Amino acid sequence: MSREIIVAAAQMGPIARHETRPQVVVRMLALLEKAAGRGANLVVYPELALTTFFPRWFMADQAEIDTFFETEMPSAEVAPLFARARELGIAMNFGYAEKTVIDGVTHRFNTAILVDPEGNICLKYHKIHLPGHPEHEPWRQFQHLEKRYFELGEASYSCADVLGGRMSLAICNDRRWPETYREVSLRGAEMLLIGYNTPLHYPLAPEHDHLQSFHNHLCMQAGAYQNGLWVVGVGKAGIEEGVAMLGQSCIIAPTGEIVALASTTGDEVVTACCDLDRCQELRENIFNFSKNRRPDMYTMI
Ligand code: ING
Repeated sequence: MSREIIVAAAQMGPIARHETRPQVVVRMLALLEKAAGRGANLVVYPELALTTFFPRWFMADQAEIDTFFETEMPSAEVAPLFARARELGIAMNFGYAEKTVIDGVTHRFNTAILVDPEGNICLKYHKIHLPGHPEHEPWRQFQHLEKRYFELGEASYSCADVLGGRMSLAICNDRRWPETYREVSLRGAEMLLIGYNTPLHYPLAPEHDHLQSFHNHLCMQAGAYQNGLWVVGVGKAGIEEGVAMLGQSCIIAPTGEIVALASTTGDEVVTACCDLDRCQELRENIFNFSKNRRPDMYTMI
């Protein structure tokens, strides 16, 4: 018996700084409709899908920074997306900048959510691995101030049972750390959804710029194979406010094979029929953790 779901990777092209939430939601709705036309059960959008990648700029004024954050979800602007997805019976995942008050204290996270087909937020994740730098570094062509604008995620990865499978969330830089995939697979995840905003130029190692696509797929394909996981990686792509961002959005099978791959750097939907039972091809054999893994020997991690 197979547990097949049709997954849509909904890559987004550049979002301009001045683009309003309603304008972005119109684009996300168009991608949702296209995914629905392909029979999708789940639509995966990028990291920070509602705004431009604003950590590329140094801003001193917190009020200006906060214009990129959401204080409620669904907000009035995003409600039409929730409503249409619910009408279509489609689950969705997207990332956004979250400003929230917990026990009277204001927090700002790089957040991703999973919304079930009934429109309920069934999983919320705060990005654990924040790349970049906390202070303005004018020498850079562009900043990467996630460590300044967001707090570190305060909770580890978790899972939710949606569409008959166990799903988990990660965000962008998380995909480069092998611990991400092992943690979620040890928690029983069968599919890991990862939105990303990845500049092609990495100021600290420009000699690697030509390897951004290779590294993007290398880490996700390895993570998928070594943990018997479906992995969906979805980028915000194209030249966004003068910065070239990686596309190459993809759907990766537990074997590590890329089964769907975007071919543009704009708004694009690619889909695959994902049989969640295929995870067992790895988890019951070569990566049978209980039989073959040796955590007693992994003394340094
Ligand atoms: N972006 C990048 C990422 O991890 C980066 C940061 C770019 C790291 C290039 C290494 C190389 O894909 C985010 N938002 O994490």
